[in-house]
Amino acid sequence: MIPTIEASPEEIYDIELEKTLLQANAKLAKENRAQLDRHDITAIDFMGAIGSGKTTLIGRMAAKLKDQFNLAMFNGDATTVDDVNLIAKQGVPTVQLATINGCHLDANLVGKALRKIDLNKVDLIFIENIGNLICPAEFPLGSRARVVVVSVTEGPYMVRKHPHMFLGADIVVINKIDLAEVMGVNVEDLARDVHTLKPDIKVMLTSCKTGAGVDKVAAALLAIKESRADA
Ligand SMILES: Nc1nc2c(ncn2[C@@H]2O[C@H](COP(=O)(O)OP(=O)(O)OP(=O)(O)O)[C@@H](O)[C@H]2O)c(=O)[nH]1
Ligand SMILES: [Mg+2]
Repeated sequence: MIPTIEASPEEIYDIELEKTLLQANAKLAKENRAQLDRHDITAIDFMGAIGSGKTTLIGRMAAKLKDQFNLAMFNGDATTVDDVNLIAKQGVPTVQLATINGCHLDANLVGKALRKIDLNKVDLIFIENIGNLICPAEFPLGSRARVVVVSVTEGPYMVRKHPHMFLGADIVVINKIDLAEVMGVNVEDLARDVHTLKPDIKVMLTSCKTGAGVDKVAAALLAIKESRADA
């Protein structure tokens, strides 16, 4: 039996502050959402571990959807601009959200980014969160849907290890399936782990390298956009 130490709330001295922080974030997220809805903009945020393929997937989505919609992309990255530059190259208006030491985006930063673009000229915003499978789940941003991108290179247990990330998501993309065999990871097992946590969630398998499955992800994002139009 492995000894386990679990912190009790009394031991977490900043618990009160954390609650206030999360409440403040939730309020700002609602404000972002109301502002987006007023402009008929659908925002979708992409979360996932470092290197899971968030930027590559957003790049694929931008290539597929940019002729149909006016896109924008907000990129959360601690300090570098490589990701945002990749998407900007496609002619998509972008905003870099440098969190410096911060391990997640928050609704305040996203609200600031919304003030940097012309909301009358945008239909669909992709938000790339910081690579992290824990903190982003606690901070809604005001998006209509949350996508988690996991990759087979993270190993076979990452879904079970990070349930909160998946419970808060609307779509899970299991990426880098081209590497599944060499990694010895069974993608069906990963998909089953996700469905065990959240039975009605959409799970999609992709290789952003070969393009396998990316059309299905684009169709799912389109359906989210269209469901807004019907609302
Ligand atoms: N083989 C393979 N490589 C991929 C795939 N998707 C992304 N990559 C590569 O994986 C690396 C990381 O991809 P990114 O899109 O930068 O990942 P990210 O999640 O945005 O990473 P961070 O922003 O640093 O958290 C890059 O070298 C991509 O080319 C895939 O489906 N298959
Ligand atoms: Mg990235």
